[in-house]
Amino acid sequence: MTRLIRLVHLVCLALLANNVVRAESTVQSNPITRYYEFNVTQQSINPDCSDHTSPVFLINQQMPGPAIVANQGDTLHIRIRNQLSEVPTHHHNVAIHFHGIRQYGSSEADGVPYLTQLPIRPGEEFVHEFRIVNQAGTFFYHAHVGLQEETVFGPFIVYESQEANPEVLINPTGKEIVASNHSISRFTPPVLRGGPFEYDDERTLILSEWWHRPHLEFEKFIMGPNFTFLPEADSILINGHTLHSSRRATVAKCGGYEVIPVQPNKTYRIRVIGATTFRTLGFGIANHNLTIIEVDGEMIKPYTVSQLEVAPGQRFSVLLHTDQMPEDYAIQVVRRWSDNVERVTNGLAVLHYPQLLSRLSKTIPEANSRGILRLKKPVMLEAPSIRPKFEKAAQESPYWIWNNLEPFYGVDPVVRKPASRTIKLRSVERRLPDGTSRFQVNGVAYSEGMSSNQQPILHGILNNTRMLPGRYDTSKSNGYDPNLRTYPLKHFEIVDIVIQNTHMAFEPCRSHPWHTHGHSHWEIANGQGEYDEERDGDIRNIEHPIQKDITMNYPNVDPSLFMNNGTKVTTPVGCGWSKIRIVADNPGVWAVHCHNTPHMLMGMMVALEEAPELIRKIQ
Ligand SMILES: *[C@@H]1O[C@H](CO)[C@@H](O)[C@H](O)[C@H]1NC(C)=O
Ligand SMILES: *[C@@H]1O[C@H](CO)[C@@H](O)[C@H](O)[C@H]1NC(C)=O
Ligand SMILES: *[C@@H]1O[C@H](CO)[C@@H](O)[C@H](O)[C@H]1NC(C)=O
Ligand SMILES: *[C@@H]1O[C@H](CO)[C@@H](O)[C@H](O)[C@H]1NC(C)=O
Ligand SMILES: *[C@@H]1O[C@H](CO)[C@@H](O)[C@H](O)[C@H]1NC(C)=O
Ligand SMILES: *[C@@H]1O[C@H](CO)[C@@H](O)[C@H](O)[C@H]1NC(C)=O
Ligand SMILES: *[C@@H]1O[C@H](CO)[C@@H](O)[C@H](O)[C@H]1NC(C)=O
Ligand SMILES: [Cu+2]
Repeated sequence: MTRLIRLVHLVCLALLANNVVRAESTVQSNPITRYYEFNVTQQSINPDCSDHTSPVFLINQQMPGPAIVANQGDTLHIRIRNQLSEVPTHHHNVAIHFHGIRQYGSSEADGVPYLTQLPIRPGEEFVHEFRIVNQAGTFFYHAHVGLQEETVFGPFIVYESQEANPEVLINPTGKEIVASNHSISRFTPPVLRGGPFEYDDERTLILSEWWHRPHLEFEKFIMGPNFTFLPEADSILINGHTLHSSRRATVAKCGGYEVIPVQPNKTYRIRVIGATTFRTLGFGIANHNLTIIEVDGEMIKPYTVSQLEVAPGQRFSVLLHTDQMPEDYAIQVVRRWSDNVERVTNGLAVLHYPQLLSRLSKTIPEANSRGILRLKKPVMLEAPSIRPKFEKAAQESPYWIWNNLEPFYGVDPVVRKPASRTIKLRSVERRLPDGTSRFQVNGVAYSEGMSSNQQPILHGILNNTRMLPGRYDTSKSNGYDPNLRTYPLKHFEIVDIVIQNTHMAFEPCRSHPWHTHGHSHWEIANGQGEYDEERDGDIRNIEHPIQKDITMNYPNVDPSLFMNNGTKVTTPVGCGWSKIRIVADNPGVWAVHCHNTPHMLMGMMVALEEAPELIRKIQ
């Protein structure tokens, strides 16, 4: 939930006083349809109060974009309007993906250009309609074209029931609401319940990166012949802002650091969303431990840490107890898996206990141009001096605490079954003859539209113009169909995918957060060096696999592979692998890719073509 909505309902509470009847919070809400309207426009922003302003794409002129909020079982109706100007290049086309939403039976709403839809051209619109089936938790949405997601993203929160939903909507019609209709009254129930957990309230923190270099120019650099390495972001933003340099925080209209107001002696569910394009971050809040209770939409047995590792695309819910002295505490991020790069970042926000809030400003509601009530907030230009402590780079180790986490409701028995087959996706970074760099997966660097002659694969399936899989023997090509240029799956197959990381000997091995569309997956094994089916096929070294939609492929170098028989190896060697399992229970066309977006653009992506004959039958 965004700060804005939070403040709006604080205001409503204040204005409506105590004489309003609370909605029946113990009753499961009836599923409803929620309508959203996202207008994509170009605007210049300066979110880190630097001397640099860049033209970027925004949703409804906001960054982060408006929060999508729904209950499990609801239907979403999201209209995306591309209101950018027409340009001769494709660079003003847009498409929005709802990250972590499984889209059961609604592959066409997944938002991946040329797999599930055409990109939306300037002046056009596209409506995503889908039901949220059997999942709840913390999600987000982001652009799935180029590097647009740098600024086109926002939270997507799904409550498992009305008891977890802090915004009890009093809806006169009882059927349909416009979710952004602020004339609907909102209340905060006294206690919220998410799964087995109780908490007083919740807050959302969405982490992103900000480059002073314009995103189109940056994209050309990444894809072009002069690419060397990915430059650090100039700032890490928390809920869309920070200060580039605290010594120069004198920019007019500087929004300052994000302020997260809390009450003392309470328990908060803090939702942390890794909407970064590129970097994996350490996340901490000074003097406060964080108890993990949710990962990527799955409830976890409570596990307490002092910091999180947040890879691009990952989400966590943590419980935080406000048991410290009333003060300002820094919420901070640092780089992880950074090779030799400086680890500290300027990504800061403020956990703000109330004494200071009342000292700094009178909280007077004011209406903005659209009539939405806002609280005047204190603008904080100085970061709190109480900072979290972070691990040193040398203490970082592959797999972080992943093997200690356990699903709250038990491990799904499907992880103990034999797999129908194993697909190995081996990624290799190559410098091509034209000077460009590409990541090839099993020899193929994915590029938009390559599988379907610039037509969405799903359209070809739906209108019977695409060949069905099965004509080619894919057993020798790790499941890849060179004719369809996808990885076809049969309905209800249990498919293990080995994500194989490689590097050239003596060059760095990088981390890659892999994401599965249309499915959550279980990571069931991982290991060092190169995966060998015969030797490693039976390894199951993760005791309690949890269901998530991002798995970090960690660098895990096998030094013995550097030298082969005394000669220096000049071909890419394996430097760590992860085996993830999906059940092919969702016919559709699904992207599987590295969520480090520059890597994805450089080719680190494949398409699963799952039971297409069933999609066709439905029509
Ligand atoms: C989006 O643009 C349309 C057409 O200009 C306008 O009617 C509508 O109010 C806009 N919606 C938002 C949320 O800005
Ligand atoms: C907003 O809600 C009010 C009251 O519930 C209703 O009368 C009005 O029609 C709604 N507006 C829209 C645009 O749906
Ligand atoms: C690459 O760099 C060279 C040398 O600086 C320059 O001449 C060329 O225009 C650059 N190419 C692109 C595509 O930017
Ligand atoms: C928080 O609770 C503790 C123990 O119940 C109490 O001593 C303390 O005064 C409370 N602090 C605040 C700020 O209410
Ligand atoms: C955080 O947890 C550690 C380990 O359980 C404990 O030693 C420490 O006191 C806790 N810190 C706070 C601020 O609660
Ligand atoms: C089927 O869909 C493809 C892809 O959108 C399109 O090019 C083609 O014209 C369509 N064919 C028919 C017969 O509708
Ligand atoms: C070294 O290479 C030779 C020829 O390829 C091979 O016969 C021999 O077994 C290798 N020795 C080791 C220790 O791998
Ligand atoms: Cu990657």
